[in-house]
Amino acid sequence: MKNICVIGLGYIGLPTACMLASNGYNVLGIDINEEIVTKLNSGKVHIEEPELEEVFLNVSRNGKLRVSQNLEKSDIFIISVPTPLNEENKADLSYIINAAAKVKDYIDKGNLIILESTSPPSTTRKVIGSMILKSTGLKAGEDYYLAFCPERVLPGKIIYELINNDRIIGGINKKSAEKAKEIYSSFVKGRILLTDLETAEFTKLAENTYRDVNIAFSNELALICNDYNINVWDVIKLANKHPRVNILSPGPGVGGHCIPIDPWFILNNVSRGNTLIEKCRDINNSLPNIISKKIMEIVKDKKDPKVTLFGASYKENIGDTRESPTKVIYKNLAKEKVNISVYDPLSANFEYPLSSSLKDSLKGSDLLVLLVGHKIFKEVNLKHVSTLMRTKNIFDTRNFFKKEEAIRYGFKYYII
Ligand code: SAJ
Repeated sequence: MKNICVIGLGYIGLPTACMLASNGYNVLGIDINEEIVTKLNSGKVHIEEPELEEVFLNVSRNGKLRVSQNLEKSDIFIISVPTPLNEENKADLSYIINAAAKVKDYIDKGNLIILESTSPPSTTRKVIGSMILKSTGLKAGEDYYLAFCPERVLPGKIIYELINNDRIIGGINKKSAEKAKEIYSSFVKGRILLTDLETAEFTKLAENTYRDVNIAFSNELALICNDYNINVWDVIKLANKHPRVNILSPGPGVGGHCIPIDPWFILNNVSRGNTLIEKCRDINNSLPNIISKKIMEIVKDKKDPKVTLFGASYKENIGDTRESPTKVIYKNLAKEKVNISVYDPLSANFEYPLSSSLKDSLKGSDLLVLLVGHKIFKEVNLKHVSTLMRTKNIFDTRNFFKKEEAIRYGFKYYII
């Protein structure tokens, strides 16, 4: 088993294809998006991720990784396509269905199919397994191998975590899980833990839901602390000194393409109302609106207020703006006719205009709102900032700046 097709060359598929191609496999990367395929074939990577371009160029130059829009016969098919959320908060499995529909035309006895896309429990068995059986008569676990192997990597550290994180593999039977393990062992230095399909699917969702629930708890603490006039950051710092307490950080909302989505997938096939998971989603979703209201309160007396938003991405030190809280806050402020400038040197693709310089973004501003804690913002000189702004207000949603320093330069300092 030396030939692998990786279907879907996004944030996970492309780095995975690169790792396999660097470790002895002949890999064909497939994407339906012609633009992505053309870009990759011209030697350019469409994803900003440390180390990725270098690894990609190595394996594409030595021919171990080819990129195309068309599938070919292969020993192994890895499906790594998006699973977006639809308007009813259910998983949209159409990309997985389309990928499986392609695989069915190329699969042979003895092949292995691995699903990597985060999916509601039973997707691998009921969507892929059933489809292949219906269209080819091949039975998963008997005629071919079928496994689910979720990715667990953090954007910004994808290559490092692909190699070093522990990995879970669920198989339709033990043999399928072992076959998949053989493939990942070529580059994974962490442990590879084997289980069944549904346990692996559910575990992936449980991990991201745990994070969402923990962040919702910290956001709720922040809102309650506000009523008591207590600094939530001090509370969390002190509470986390307890050996069995680890509260995450509040913030302007939970963005990205995983944490706000996966909790819904856990609930996808069950009819339970009033769950903790939904409540936590609601809390985290409410944060950008709460932050927007607070911003309006701070600038409400200003004529033609200008607000500067620091950070467009969904989290620190990356340029990825998918589901970023900044978008919601921008939209809310635009409705209130506020002049908004967004400054984020890391994010090139944002759906609203970005300021070209720190100076432009702050000139005449009435409020600087720190939404994303990029390391580069640590270099911002608050004294200089104070000379550019019309009114010296800082709203720090990430406990990022030094409050005493800001106050020393005449700022009124608001925290979450
Ligand atoms: N956030 C907070 N407070 C925190 C931590 C995060 O408000 O204390 C916010 C961030 O600002 C961001 C959002 O949560 O808007 C999500 O960021 P994140 O760093 O928690 O997660 P992702 O989406 O970048 O990556 C997660 C990771 N999952 C876990 O840590 C359990 C990653 O390992 C997964 O592979 C990834 O989801 C995925 O693809 O599923």
